[in-house]
Amino acid sequence: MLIYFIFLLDFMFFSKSGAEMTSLKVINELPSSGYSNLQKLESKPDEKLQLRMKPANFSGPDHLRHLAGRCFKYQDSKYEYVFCPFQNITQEDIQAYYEPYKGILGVWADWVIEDNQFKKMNMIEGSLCGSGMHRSTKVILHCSATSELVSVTEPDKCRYTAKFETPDVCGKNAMAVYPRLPPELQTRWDDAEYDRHYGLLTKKGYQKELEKIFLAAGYYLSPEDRSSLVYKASTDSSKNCKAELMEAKSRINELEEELRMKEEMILEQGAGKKSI
Ligand code: MAN
Repeated sequence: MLIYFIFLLDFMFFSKSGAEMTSLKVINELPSSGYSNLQKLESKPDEKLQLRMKPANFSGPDHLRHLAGRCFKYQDSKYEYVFCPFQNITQEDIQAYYEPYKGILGVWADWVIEDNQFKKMNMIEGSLCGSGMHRSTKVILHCSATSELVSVTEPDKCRYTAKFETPDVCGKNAMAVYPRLPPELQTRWDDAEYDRHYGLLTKKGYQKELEKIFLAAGYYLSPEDRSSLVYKASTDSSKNCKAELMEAKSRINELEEELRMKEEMILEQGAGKKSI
């Protein structure tokens, strides 16, 4: 943020009984003109962030629900990151002095499942990066005594990897997928396993069937669901714009009414003086 400091140093020296005292006066003021957008720069940074996608519904192991609604911060030398599980992850430049970057690194979408385990959280459709590409983040979950965001890296431009530690993922079954599936999907998985074992299904075919099972369970987001969440966010924001416009119009009406009344009062007072 752009802040202008005018430091006025007012040194006063006293040499009473050998002691030297210095009083330092600091005036912290904004220039009075020429910076009409200072108001904007001083407004809450979050107002700049507009979600491009509505977060998907909660999915995954039920005991992780308590993480929804909580947020975790991590700072490196350049950025502060805020990870809100099942919501979004943001990045704010805390180093740059002039117009620091603040953006969304991803919105909660779905899981990365590997070896029958919920391994990573997929955060997608973040702020725009270059032309047409949106930032996205994979949050890897690790077992630890406390819940903490411990690192965020950017292996490829605008593709981030975050590491989140939590006791919720400790233990062999804490993040296992199979036991959490409804019985009909477990049977489908059993059948796929059988077919693969007896060569009735290729490895690729088996992977495809698992993908379908995870989609049916709601652990993977379908392309249609993804588009509809993006669409919902855009219609929400246009609703916000309309509401703001209506509010502004009604404020204009109020101010016009006030102006009219004041004009009338002035005219009446003028007329009164003349008649005296
Ligand atoms: C910002 C940050 C960086 C990113 C660049 C891309 O500075 O989001 O992480 O690499 O934009 O231009």
